[in-house]
Amino acid sequence: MIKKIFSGVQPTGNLHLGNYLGAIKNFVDLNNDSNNECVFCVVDLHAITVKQNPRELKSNIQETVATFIASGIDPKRSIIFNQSGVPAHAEGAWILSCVARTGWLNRMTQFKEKAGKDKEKASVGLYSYPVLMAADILLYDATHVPVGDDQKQHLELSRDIAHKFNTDYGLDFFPLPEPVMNNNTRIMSLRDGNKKMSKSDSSSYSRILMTDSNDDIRTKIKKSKTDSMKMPNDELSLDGRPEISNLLNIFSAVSKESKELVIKKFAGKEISEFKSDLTDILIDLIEPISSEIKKLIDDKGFLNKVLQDGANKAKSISAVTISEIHDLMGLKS
Ligand code: AQP
Repeated sequence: MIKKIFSGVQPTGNLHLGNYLGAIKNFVDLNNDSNNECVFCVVDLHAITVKQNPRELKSNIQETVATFIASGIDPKRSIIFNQSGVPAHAEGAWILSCVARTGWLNRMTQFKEKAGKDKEKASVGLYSYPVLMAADILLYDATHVPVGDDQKQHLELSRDIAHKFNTDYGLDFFPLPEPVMNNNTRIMSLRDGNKKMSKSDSSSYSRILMTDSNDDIRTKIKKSKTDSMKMPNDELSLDGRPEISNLLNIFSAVSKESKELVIKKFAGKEISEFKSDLTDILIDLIEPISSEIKKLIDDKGFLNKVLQDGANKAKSISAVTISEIHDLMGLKS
């Protein structure tokens, strides 16, 4: 059976190792499987739920597409486009916001985290963000959605909205999208093992970018927060050492060895020795991707063509869904 895949990434800054290991690496595997039809979206309408600098947003859209392609997503196999290029997303979000219940949105933990203490000052868009995400997914009849751990709750909400729509209109119109989780746990900040690695963290030392030079990677791993003990002998002794645990998770995800095996390999060794090996495997991973991103960014004509072709394909699929929704809801004669 063909799986219909949809996922998106916000162009809110340079993509980092967390975005790569938590999402893009998975997108590449899905793109390479001929049983899948994939749609990968640069979700710029999601990005503007918090204030963006217009010039930076434009260049971040290009850089996100460049990172997709440099990491191995093939625009000939998968549809790559930016959300604002396909108006059906905004219309779908409005329609679904009339299906979603405010009680459901009030439970979203990401809104609480992102809005912080002053919820009154957060944009309405930040609050209704998960409804736009539901529209993104449901417009393409997506059956499978690769998401990081942090987006699981939003996907649940998309399923609730799809189910309510189907019940309200009495037919199985939307498939209920399943999450595709990869085995990597959430990648945490290099400065604080309890905070996720994020584009918007004020410290650039908290994240490794997919465009970082070898020297940047070396410095960031060297400066990453650890403690003065030796490497742990087993998983149990990682208790209370979130930063070391995070670095071990990164090593395991990049090397594709189990965490258990990585712990065994470095048991009782100096942290500096582990950091040096971690730096080497990170450079091996990032160097070719980073140099390809730089090449692609210089070829704006190519990147714009990918986005334009992708938007045309996405428009023709989503227009059919919108027209069927209109019919079902009585929005046209
Ligand atoms: N630290 C992370 N570990 C694992 N996965 C992650 N993702 C993001 N950070 C991590 C996954 O990357 C995909 C794209 O994320 P996004 O850019 O659309 O939104 P985000 O989760 O809000 O990412 P950031 O980096 O934290 O951006 P800002 O700072 O702008 O909010 C998603 O699948 C996400 O799970």
